[in-house]
This record gives sequence, C-alpha cells and structure tokens, in this order.
Amino acid sequence: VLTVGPRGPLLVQDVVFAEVMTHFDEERIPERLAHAKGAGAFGYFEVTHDITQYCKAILFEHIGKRTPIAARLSAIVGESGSADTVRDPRGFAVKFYTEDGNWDFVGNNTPIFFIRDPMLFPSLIHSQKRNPQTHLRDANMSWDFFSLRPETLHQLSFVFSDRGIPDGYRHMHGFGSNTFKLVNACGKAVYCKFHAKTDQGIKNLTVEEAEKLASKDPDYGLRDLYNAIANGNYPSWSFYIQVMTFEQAETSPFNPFDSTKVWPHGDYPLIPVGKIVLNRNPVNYFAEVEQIAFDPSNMIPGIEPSPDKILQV
Ligand code: HEM
Ligand SMILES: *[C@@H]1O[C@H](CO)[C@@H](O)[C@H](O)[C@H]1NC(C)=O
Ligand SMILES: CC(=O)N[C@H]1CO[C@H](CO)[C@@H](O)[C@@H]1O
Repeated sequence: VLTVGPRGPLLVQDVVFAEVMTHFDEERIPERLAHAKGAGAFGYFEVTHDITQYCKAILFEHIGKRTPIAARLSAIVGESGSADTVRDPRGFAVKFYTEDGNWDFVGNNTPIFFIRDPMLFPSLIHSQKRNPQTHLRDANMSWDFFSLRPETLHQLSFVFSDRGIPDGYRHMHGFGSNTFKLVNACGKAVYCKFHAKTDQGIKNLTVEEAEKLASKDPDYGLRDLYNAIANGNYPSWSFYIQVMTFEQAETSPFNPFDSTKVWPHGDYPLIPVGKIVLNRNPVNYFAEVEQIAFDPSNMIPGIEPSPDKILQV
C-alpha cells in the first residue's frame, strides 16, 4: 500500500488498494434461500428422436441438433457450506441456450413435489430451515408441517426411501416435476411431463456412508462431478417426455396439474427425445455457477405453462 514515507499514513490516491479492499468487502452475495449448496457444469443437449409432432421448440428441430446448456445440481435445505450427503431432494436445473432465447428447466430429482398449493411454499421451506429462536435445525418444526399437510406424503416416501441420499449428482434422475404444455408448428397443444434419466444408473448412499462422508468430505457431490468431468468421464442423462392430450386431461381420474401426482407410465409412456451431456467444468465457479440464475418462466416458443399452480408461481 502506498504511504507517505516508510512509516507514514496511507495515501488516498492509491486506487489499486482502494479497489482491492472494496472488492473484498463486497465480494459476498446472499446465498440462494433454497438450493444454496450446488455443483455446476456445462455441456450440450442433443436430439436423438423426432418429437416435432408435439413440439415446435427450436432445440428439438431435427435429430442430431445440439444446443449448449448449463446445469446446476443442488441440495435444497442446507446452507451453502453444508454437506452434500444429506437426506434431501436434489435440484436439477438446466439452462438451454437456444436460438429463440433461454429455456430454464428447473427440476428436482423427484417426479413429484411436496405441495400443490404455492401459498404453502414459504412454510414448507421455513419449517426445514433454522428455528427462529434456537437457530437450530428442528425436526419437530418440519414434522409439524408435514403431518399437517398429508399431500407431502408422496414426496416424503421418496425422500425416506433408499434413493433419498443419492451417491453424488451423477447417479440420480432429473424431473421437470411440474406439468407443462407443448405446442407444435400447427398450433396444436398437448400437456407434458419432462424426465431426465441418468445414464450412469441410480446409486444411493446408506445412512452410515452418508454420515461418514458428511464429516470427512462434505463436498463429496461437487468433487465427484468435477473430477468425473475433469477426467473426461462425461455424465449424461436421457431426456424423455410424457404426453397427455386435452381430451385425456378432461377425463383423467386424477388432476394432471397437481404436482404431488405422477402420470402412470402405463397410460402415458415415456417418449425418448435426446441426451443431456455435461463435458465442461466452470473456469470461475462464482461467476459461472454461483451467479447463474434459473427462472421457470424463461420459456421459448413451443413450451408453455399449464394450469399447474406450482409452475404458475
Ligand atoms: C411454490 C413453489 C416454489 C417456489 C416459490 C420456489 C422458490 C425458489 C427460490 C426462491 C429459489 C432460490 C432462487 C435463487 O435464489 O436463485 C429456488 C431455487 C430452486 N428451485 Fe424452487 N420454488 C418452488 C418450487 C420448485 C419446484 C416444484 C422445483 C422443482 C421441481 C424447484 C426447483 C428449484 C431448483 C432446482 C432451484 C435451484 C436453482 C439453481 O440451481 O440455481 N422449485 N426456488
Ligand atoms: C420435539 O418434540 C418432542 C415431543 O413433544 C419433545 O420431547 C422434544 O423436546 C422436542 N424437541 C425440540 C428440539 O423442541
Ligand atoms: C446402498 C443402497 O441403499 N442402495 C439402494 C439404492 O436404491 C435402490 C432402489 O432404488 C435399492 O435397490 C438399493 O438397495
């Protein structure tokens, strides 16, 4: 730092020092209120099957077409420094950089969600965050919410199953979870669910393994994804849609826009679409991953919202 002589006071004209300090003082941004801890990577989406009869979105234009993507895979409840091996659903967010603008696919590793009424979302998240008095995580608070909202049971059954602690981010599926609408070039629309199935196969951790890793390698999930990509072992997911016509939606015995419900595969089979491949690590995590922003309302022509209330928020 510039001073007046070797022992003198600082010189205000030392703009380099001023900038170093200002940058340091302001370098933290608030963490995401949900999904604070996450891993990010980049790659491409490639079309393997033609779905233009359902959807005109430019990224599905023709077989073989590639669209650049960014992905952020996350845990939901913990803070940004928390362990990756917790029992918690995982976020599965993919940004498709298409010629028609960005499509943000903001999914989870579960085909369903805890609630169907968005008014409950703040309570859902708060009940799993810290108790406002003790500043401790509080199981009573969470179970108070869950036990009063029986529609959470479907997602809870998933989270407390063997798949509730995925072995890193490469060995889990991703789901749009919400119901969307697809429109084709003639303006004909169908409702749709998106599925991304891991090509690495499902792997989960036992409670014992997860606890050991939480103390020895809390960044296990980030490390696993980063190293796999750095070693050229690029993870991929096969992308599918389920399709429901407006007529089927009207006569469906369950509400197809209720995000706590799956669409039975027997009635609405998975239709293959393409592949998500992650083949590049960030160069600057803070700039490229911490500051990336996904917004489910970033849609492109051909992909639209449905009456799903959780998506409409
Ligand atoms: C009422 C419903 C919901 C509300 C109000 C809500 C709100 C939020 C908020 C405020 C964030 C933090 C954003 C940020 O600070 O950058 C977030 C992140 C996220 N949410 Fe939701 N959410 C809802 C439902 C869902 C559902 C149903 C899914 C998945 C199926 C989902 C997936 C995600 C993911 C993956 C992220 C992290 C994105 C990233 O990696 O940056 N959310 N949500
Ligand atoms: C949670 O509830 C149980 C049963 O009412 C009680 O014994 C326990 O002390 C509560 N724990 C906390 C942290 O409040
Ligand atoms: C180690 C472990 O818990 N493996 C389980 C992962 O989940 C599947 C079911 O999806 C079980 O079959 C495995 O036993």
